[in-house]
Amino acid sequence: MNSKLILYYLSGSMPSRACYLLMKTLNLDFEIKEVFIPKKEHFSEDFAKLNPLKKIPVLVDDDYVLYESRAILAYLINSRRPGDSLYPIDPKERGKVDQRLYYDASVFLPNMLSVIVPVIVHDKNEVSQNLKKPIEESLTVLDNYLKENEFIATNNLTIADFSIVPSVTTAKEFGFDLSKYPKLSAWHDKLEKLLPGFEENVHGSKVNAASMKKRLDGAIFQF
Ligand SMILES: N[C@@H](CCC(=O)N[C@@H](CS)C(=O)NCC(=O)O)C(=O)O
Repeated sequence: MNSKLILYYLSGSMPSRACYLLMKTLNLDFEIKEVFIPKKEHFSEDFAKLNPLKKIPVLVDDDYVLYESRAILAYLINSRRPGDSLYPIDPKERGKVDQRLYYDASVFLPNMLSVIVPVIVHDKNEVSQNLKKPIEESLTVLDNYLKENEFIATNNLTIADFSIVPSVTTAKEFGFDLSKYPKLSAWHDKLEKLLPGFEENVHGSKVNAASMKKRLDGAIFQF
């Protein structure tokens, strides 16, 4: 029998919400342990024992501990729903899913975090407007992926959609106009209807945007 999972999480965190959305979709029994980053709770010694990189999310499955959100997404499918189309086993399909996951891990999420982390973690009170363009470029890349397929990686929903959607919702709350990326905007609306727990994704994005604006004393970007 599978034990109850624990997710170390904060609603404002995009990769945390990716894991949350998949766990809701899989209808898993899990407990949330909030790690409140604005109060630097992730820098505690206890948390460093779970993730020496001092970042969320972290998944605990009995005595097994895993960090890095995309590794968690893949582990959840491999352990709970092996062979599910959410992480296809066909090498070519899986290759596309992995490519999107790596794009997110190495480009899109870092583009978003480069705006958020200096303010929320390192208490800076300004955001360079130069950080806007890389995010717009990422939104264009994602819009182009959706010209090829119905979902981010293939014509089916996969863990790549889960990985990427929280940052798109956050970009929207940060003031990026999704109507400039029509395929991406339609996909976002579709996932909003499709995914259980999406309201938490929207809520977390709004909380994140509100705390950013409070610290910056106004808008995050000028458009
Ligand atoms: N590649 C990691 C990124 C994790 C990450 O950077 N999480 C942020 C919250 S969104 C964090 O914990 N930041 C704390 C810090 O940078 O001090 C993943 O996808 O899990």
